[in-house]
Amino acid sequence: MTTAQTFEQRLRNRAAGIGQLLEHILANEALADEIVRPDRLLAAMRHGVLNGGKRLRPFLVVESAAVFGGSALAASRVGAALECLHCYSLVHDDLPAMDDDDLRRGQPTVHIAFDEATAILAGDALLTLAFDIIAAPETPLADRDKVALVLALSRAAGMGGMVGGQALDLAAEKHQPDEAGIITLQAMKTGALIRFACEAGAILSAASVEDRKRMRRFGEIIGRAFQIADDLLDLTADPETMGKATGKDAARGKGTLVALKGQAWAEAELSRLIEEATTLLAPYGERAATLIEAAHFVANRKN
Ligand code: GRG
Repeated sequence: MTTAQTFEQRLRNRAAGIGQLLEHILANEALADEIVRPDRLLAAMRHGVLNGGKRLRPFLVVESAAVFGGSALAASRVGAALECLHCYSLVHDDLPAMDDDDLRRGQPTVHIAFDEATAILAGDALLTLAFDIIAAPETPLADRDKVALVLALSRAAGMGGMVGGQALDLAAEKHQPDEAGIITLQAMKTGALIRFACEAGAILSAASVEDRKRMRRFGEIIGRAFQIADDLLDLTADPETMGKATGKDAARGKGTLVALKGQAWAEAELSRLIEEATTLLAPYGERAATLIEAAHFVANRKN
């Protein structure tokens, strides 16, 4: 008799698979047209990536592609690319000039384990690698779909997405944004990559424009839920469970929606977002069951 896996088990299994792929991608051997992979740089990149993240973003890419019957290998590779980009953002976010953190995923941050210059370069190389992985011949997709993915990821990660969100976040330390300002900042800083994860599954499966739009909206909803849950955790969780410092938002007087509107509002908003996500994916029936579970997981996560 087979027993059904819990969502957490499935997430862990997928994380292990993505971990193996990342291990392969971050191997010593230089690829065609690379000259050498310098030992210390590669070690710092590996430290920033192969350190036990939840791999939620690759999970969303793979599960979104599964809804539309997309290639599992292509989805894993796009997920691995997105994870490299996410890890670059964490390595750079932890730097002294940004959040100045010593601990990430329960381990010393890259600039602590190595040095600041190496951490900057490791982040730079991980960002570049993300686009390499999508474009590489090993990713079994038509060139047209690769270009669409590269464009969508560029827009999600760049000045009008994650990096822009980080810039607004830095500015917010001097001038508190209002509610609309916080929503925009968070949709960019955290939401844009999660939105890409969900839309990417539809893009790589060559799904219809309507499906792509629906998945994009689903990504926006869970991106928002992810950030509200993150703000709640920053208030309530301990550093050991989180594997990083907590309470930093409050200490810096940082405006979050949770700080502005309170914990009861945040909990009600999370329930509303789950409901919206469930209604949105209803047309896909059972095929979207795992994504709906993912929405619950994101809203109720404990680390
Ligand atoms: C430095 C360019 C640049 C951007 C930084 C990602 C980011 C933008 C800042 C990180 C600050 C932060 C903690 C934001 C909250 C959302 C977030 C990205 C949490 C970490 O993601 P998880 O929970 O972490 O998926 P794991 O470790 O599981 O991958």
